[in-house]
Amino acid sequence: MFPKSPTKRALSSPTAMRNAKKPRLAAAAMAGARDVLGEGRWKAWPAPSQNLKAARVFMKECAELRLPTIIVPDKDADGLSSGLILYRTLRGLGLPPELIHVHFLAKGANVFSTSERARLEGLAKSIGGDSGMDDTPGEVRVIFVDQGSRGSPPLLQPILKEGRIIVQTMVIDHHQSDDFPEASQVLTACKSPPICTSSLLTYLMCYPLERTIPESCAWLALLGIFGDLGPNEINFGDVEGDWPVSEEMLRLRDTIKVVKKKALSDAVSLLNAPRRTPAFNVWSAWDVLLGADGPSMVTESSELRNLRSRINEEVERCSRAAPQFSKDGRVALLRIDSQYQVHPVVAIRWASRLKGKDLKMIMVVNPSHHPDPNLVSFSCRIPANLRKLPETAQPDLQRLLKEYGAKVDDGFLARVGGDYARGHKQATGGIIPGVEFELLVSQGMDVSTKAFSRFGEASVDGQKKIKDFFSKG
Ligand SMILES: [Mn+2]
Repeated sequence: MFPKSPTKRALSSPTAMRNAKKPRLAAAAMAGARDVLGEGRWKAWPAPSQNLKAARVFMKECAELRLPTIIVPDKDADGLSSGLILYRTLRGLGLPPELIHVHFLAKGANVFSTSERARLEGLAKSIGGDSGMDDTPGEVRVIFVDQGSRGSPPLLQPILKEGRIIVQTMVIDHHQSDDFPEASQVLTACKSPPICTSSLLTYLMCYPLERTIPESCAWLALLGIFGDLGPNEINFGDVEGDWPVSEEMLRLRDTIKVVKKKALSDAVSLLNAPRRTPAFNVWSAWDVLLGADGPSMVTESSELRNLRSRINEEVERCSRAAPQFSKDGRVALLRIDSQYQVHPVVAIRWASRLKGKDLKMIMVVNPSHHPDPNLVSFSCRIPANLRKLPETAQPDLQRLLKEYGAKVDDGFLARVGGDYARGHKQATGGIIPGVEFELLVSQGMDVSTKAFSRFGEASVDGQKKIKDFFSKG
């Protein structure tokens, strides 16, 4: 029996090239062997094993000690599904629903912002209750999931009482970072390639904790995977691929067969709708998800469907912006103006259309999204055709942004602060003062004010020149 011819992805990945002789394939075929997560090649996957263990202890303690627990999930499909896996696991472990609190961040805020710390502190105090003798609040647990990572002071003050920590926090994440908040327990996938989503990390962490989780939360793990990586990034069960072929991953493969890719993709775009609207009512997505036992129950929600069609109109409108190019040809900049959070979607759209010899980054800036009128939001993506390259050969946009920032002047990177170039190497962005953004555009990237100046060198959809593209409307 000959091994199948390797897929494009397998060929292009460094791991697959290392395994060119496919000893794994032969071994798997002979023994029906499966990868075991936490062992062998997958020793530190989806995250370092000591951190996975510690996270499981954290979860069990919440339930066994009946501690009020706050889940703070990010607002997108990956964050929401991760949050619900945590919720279901805590419930399964016996923590009553009145002790589980879900908290969403305010529009434009992140977990590191002062306003959010204050809101969370208030919530922790109100649910922690009375510890007994003095005004020290009772013990509380907080789990931050999919919120992004950076070095910071404690996300919540770990109040000490008689040698006991009253507020214990855990960060579950997959965003790239070398630094983490002080005093938090951390479970991150960001140093365990291939980097999985928060939903998959959370699922694999919770998998052995309670017997119903593997079955009941598989579709939730898939929602986050489809949301962050798209429907085709993981070839479940492919022994030649980059991802493990383990019991857990095969269960996910089987779940896709039952619930169907289309329903999962549809549910993802519906769950992502509320947070893109000016009203920013993330609760409406959470409530639908909480009541669902599969993606089709999400796709039936007329509330979410209405929000999504409004957003689609907005994406259409904003996608008509014309790109400007940096002098070095590496950046295509699009300016849009919308209260909706559509800049990432417009960036993805243009990333699938634009190609250029030197083009590395599609950047979409939107000054009207953030509640603070002095701040602009922007999203950056690599051109879709470069995604075929091995990951190490793909442009590192976080580095590129820092390089342009350093060209503005010595103080730029310090002035724009921690909300600049966060996220992932191939999908990043930021929220910075508009004044600084314009310096970045003019002095850092040297973007020509003539929108069409480099049209001859970039093409849309690989064939048509941009001029033709626009003339067709
Ligand atoms: Mn995520």
